Amino acid sequence: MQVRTQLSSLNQSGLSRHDSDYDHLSDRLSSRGLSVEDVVSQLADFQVAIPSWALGAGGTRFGRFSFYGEPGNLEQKIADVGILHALTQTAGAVSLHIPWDTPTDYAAVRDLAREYQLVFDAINSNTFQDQPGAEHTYKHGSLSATDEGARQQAIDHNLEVIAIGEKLGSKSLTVWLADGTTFPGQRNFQKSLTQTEDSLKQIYAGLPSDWKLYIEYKPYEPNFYSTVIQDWGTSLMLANACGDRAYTLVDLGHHLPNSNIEQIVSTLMLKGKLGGFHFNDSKYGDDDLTVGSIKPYALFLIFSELVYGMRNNPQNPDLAWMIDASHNIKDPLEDLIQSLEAIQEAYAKALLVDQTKLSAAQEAHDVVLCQEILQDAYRTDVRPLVQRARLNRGGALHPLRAYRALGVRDELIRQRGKHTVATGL
Ligand code: AOS
Ligand code: ZN
Ligand code: ZN
Ligand code: ZN
Repeated sequence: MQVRTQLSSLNQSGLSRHDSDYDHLSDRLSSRGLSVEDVVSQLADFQVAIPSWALGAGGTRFGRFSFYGEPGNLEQKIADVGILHALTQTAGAVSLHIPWDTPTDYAAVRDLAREYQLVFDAINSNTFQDQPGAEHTYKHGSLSATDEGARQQAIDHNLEVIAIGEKLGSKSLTVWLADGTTFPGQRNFQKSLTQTEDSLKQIYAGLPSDWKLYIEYKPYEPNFYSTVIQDWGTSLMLANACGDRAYTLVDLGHHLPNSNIEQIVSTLMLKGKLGGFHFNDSKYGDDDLTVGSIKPYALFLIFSELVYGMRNNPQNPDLAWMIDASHNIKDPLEDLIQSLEAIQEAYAKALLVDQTKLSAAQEAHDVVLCQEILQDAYRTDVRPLVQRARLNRGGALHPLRAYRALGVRDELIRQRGKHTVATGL
């Protein structure tokens, strides 16, 4: 679908309203000494990877309802991300999952991505499902398995994923393990952790010198008693054991209720060990809901720490940003547009925090002022800034409205049919 070319006429009707909103906000922010152009250009540069598995309707363990017109292969997934990027100008990368997305024709896949101005971000391995024809089962673990054959198979799979990623231009591997136990006493914690560390070191040894390894943690699910890499501390410990190019990956949904994620982010950046980020939102657990739909203030606080870290922690590398979401009742593309908007808004608000004033208020123990400074930024309606960043790159003034006005889903259903099932979770 040629979305981009149709945007300028669609944008037209809202432009004068946008200009006056932008000028008004820009006046107010400039009078505080803020460079609005800088904020807008930082927003325009901020790109988030879309995971290939978020483009179809997911499901729960009780069922799955198709949203129709879902992508049935890698090429169609890339095309979907292309549509998202054309509208939002924020989704300039795609994150693949092997074996769900193993390409057959690499050159064609690379060309297609280039055509949509997309790059391949972190590539994901899968040792949480048995693949058809696999010699060993992951039923009792993968990188932590006591069964040497299963463990070796999982290590080899990760090495193969790296080789696939290399052919596409990826520069990082994300490892998320389902390994753990469902009942007390089921396995020895120390042995599981030791095996996992050993396996990760073997994978790390096969990592090209310009690649990074991201180790994702999660407290529970699919195992409900213990997970081998349960928290950021365990992930950090493993990353340190592997080496300089191994990092912790934070997924917002992978924390026990009320965890202080902003503090975790801050600590990891101080240590130069925050590598990647999975955005989503949750009420109870790993709900994978639309970013910003449940706890927008927490998201803003997390972004404030990220911005602080990006400015003050040169020891931490650039982060790999990704949305990790699942859609049970919404059109996946609409949901992703909402998530991208929420990410940009939270980032914009965090960029407005007056760090100098905040630091002075902290020194003076002026607790009330500290809160005022944060909330002043949070309460600002930053949407004109986000819109301007998008317009400057040729995106849609209102991506969701444009998506609907262009009838994107109907067109996809026309092309792909109604009864489609996307590979993935
Ligand atoms: C699983 O809960 C993790 O969030 C993973 O990052 C991801 O969802 C999975 O690798 C997709 O299969
Ligand atoms: Zn994740
Ligand atoms: Zn998850
Ligand atoms: Zn999740």
